[in-house]
Amino acid sequence: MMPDLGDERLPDDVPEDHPRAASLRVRHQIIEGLKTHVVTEAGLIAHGRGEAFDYLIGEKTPAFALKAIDAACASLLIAEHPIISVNGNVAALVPNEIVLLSKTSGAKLEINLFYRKRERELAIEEVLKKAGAKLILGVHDQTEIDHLSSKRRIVDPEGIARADVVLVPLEDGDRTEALKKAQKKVIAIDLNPMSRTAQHADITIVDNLIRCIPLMIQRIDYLKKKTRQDLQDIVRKFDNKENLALAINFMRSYLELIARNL
Ligand code: PTJ
Repeated sequence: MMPDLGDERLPDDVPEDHPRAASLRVRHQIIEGLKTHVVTEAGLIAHGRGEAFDYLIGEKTPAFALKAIDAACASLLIAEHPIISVNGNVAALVPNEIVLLSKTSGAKLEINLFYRKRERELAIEEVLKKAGAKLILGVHDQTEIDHLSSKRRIVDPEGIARADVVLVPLEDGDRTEALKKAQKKVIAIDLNPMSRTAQHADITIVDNLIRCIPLMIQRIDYLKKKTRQDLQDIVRKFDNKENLALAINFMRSYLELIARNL
């Protein structure tokens, strides 16, 4: 049963001068998403985990993430059939931006949920339509991918099923491995560089999707002017393990800096 969240404060009630106002407003977006069935209860927990990891990079997009963003954008532009997988948290946090990223990159949107329920599929579809999406896969025609027992195995025959590159912002562990077994290139956005998803993806952007998706839109616009060869070079030169090591070392150094300045 849906918890009664009727007396939760709305985003407008967050005082401007609150030191964590921006973060609180984002929290409320997730809470609003829960009320409208876009976000699942576990999505709140996932968000909290993300917040904690965001602290470890100073809530800013570091240089290693910018490098991964370029490799990700180049991969989307080179791909024959790129897909952006959308779950509840993505739809609640960055609806307009994810639709814009789809339009500018040419990657189609597919709703793919771990906690798949018809009412959530339809609620997320509505959010994306409101944000300007014309084509939304994953809601009507459905097939299954192998090596996956969760409901994330349910995919669109015209979407993830035949994709060569899949962008999975905010993921849970098992699907990236299944997509890899199905010979797909996986781009993950995950603030936790130690997660299974982060470790198994081809390109992992360790950044908050709230900052990262707008940056991707900008970089796609810039990279569109490059040749295919240039884009292939960007992708070839990117080493995900090396980049994840940079992320982990960055977090360690950041904590050491804070400890020194106590
Ligand atoms: O598909 P749904 O909508 O039914 O729900 C799926 C959830 C979100 C519940 C599911 O994917 C899940 O449980 O995810 P996990 O296993 O908690 O993993 C989420 C990962 O995303 C964690 O590593 C978080 O640190 C990270 N994360 C959370 N918020 C953000 C984030 N990464 C980037 N940006 C964020 N805003």
